[in-house]
Amino acid sequence: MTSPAFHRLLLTGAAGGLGRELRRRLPAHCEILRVSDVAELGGAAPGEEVVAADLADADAVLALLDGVDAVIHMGGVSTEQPWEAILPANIVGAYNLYEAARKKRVRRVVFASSNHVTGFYRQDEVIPADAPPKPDGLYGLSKAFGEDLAQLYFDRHGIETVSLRIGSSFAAPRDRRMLHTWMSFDDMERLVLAALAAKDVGHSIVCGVSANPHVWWDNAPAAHIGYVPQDSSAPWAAEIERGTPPGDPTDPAFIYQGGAFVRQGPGQ
Ligand code: 15L
Repeated sequence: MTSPAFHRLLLTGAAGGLGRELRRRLPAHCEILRVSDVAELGGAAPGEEVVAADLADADAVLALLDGVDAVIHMGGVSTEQPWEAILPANIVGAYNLYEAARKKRVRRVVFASSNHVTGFYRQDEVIPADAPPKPDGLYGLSKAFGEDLAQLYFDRHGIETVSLRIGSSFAAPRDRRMLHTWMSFDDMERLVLAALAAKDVGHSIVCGVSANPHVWWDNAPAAHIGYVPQDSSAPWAAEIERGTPPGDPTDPAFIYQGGAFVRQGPGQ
């Protein structure tokens, strides 16, 4: 058996949807997996350290990064929420994480960004994976902030980050939009491992999406870091198209890539 690639990996947001998947998949790739969340995580499995932490608590986050080789940052708010929820978790929390990485000399972060950074591009266009932000709400805006933070901490401190603009990572695509944006859990694992292992990434922005028949993002930068998706939404297409009528073409949720997120948040 080959030895795991990392001594200690930190997974934040380990109680969330993707965090729970990664919690059971990452132990194969490290000697110790430190899992963290503000929500209940249960007991530690063999090879695990469970550390509760609120991302808005700078001291707690500093302690969290002690002795860590790399961070997979899935923590924070993952949907459109009021500013009062986004600010501590996604803005202050991301800042605390990078400050802790700097102080603890952690050299690599895999940052769960989101397609909602670019949610106001149209569904009838294909954009580069690292297209300039057009956030579709406060959540997308906070992820754009996280990406900028990653760039700053690379330029100034040499901390490397791969920002993953994740599409829709669920067990299966749930609607017509997700036929374009879906990423399987197996592909999500492949992408995270590629982002951890790739050399000289600086700050790279890639999309988290499977090899779906028609994707809205040109994901060449993901291939560059060694991500080769193996799954596709195609097997679900007929059933989803039969079960859901095409959307109203004048509804912003069907015009823009962010879908229903474009009509959530302030002023709605
Ligand atoms: C996201 O960023 C969310 O975290 C996730 O819950 C999905 O809604 C996804 O985007 C999506 O766009 O489908």
